[in-house]
Amino acid sequence: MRDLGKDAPTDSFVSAAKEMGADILGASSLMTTTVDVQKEVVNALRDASIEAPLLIGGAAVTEEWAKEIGAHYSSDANNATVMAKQLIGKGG
Ligand code: B12
Repeated sequence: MRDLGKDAPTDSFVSAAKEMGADILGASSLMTTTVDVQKEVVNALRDASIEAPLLIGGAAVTEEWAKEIGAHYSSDANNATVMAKQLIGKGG
């Protein structure tokens, strides 16, 4: 696992996913002013032909938003582990 830290630039998701051959990516947003970056990440991953799913969450994020931008949503950390396993095809 690699933690990209806070205020992670969109490109850092693409480069880390490529370097690691990531199975799944995650992005948190706690403020409504930062949720749009999640959409930019989805688009950047698509442009780079990275097929790993993006799981999003955080106080400012809703399931509807995840559906709108083509990402996956989990409301809490416990469920995130279950979803991550399902998304990478390892049960759960
Ligand atoms: C602690 C806190 C702070 C701390 C942060 C300390 C730190 N180093 O992290 C401090 C005091 C610095 C802070 C500052 C600010 N904050 Co603040 N803060 C919070 C608070 C109270 C808790 C956030 C938190 O850490 N929760 C603990 C974690 C474990 O819980 P969680 O975030 O809910 O995460 C869970 C799920 O959401 C989910 N999840 C979260 N991320 C992800 C990611 C993935 C991939 C997945 C699957 C799941 C997932 O799983 C977690 C565990 O179950 C929230 C209130 C809230 N309800 O969230 C406001 C909140 C996020 N803050 C808010 C605001 C406005 C600010 C400031 C802008 C205030 C200001 N005017 O300066 C600044 C912004 C600073 C910045 N640059 O980011 C608002 C945002 C409102 C909005 N609509 O955008 C909130 C929602 C409070 C509110 N209701 O108004 N804040």
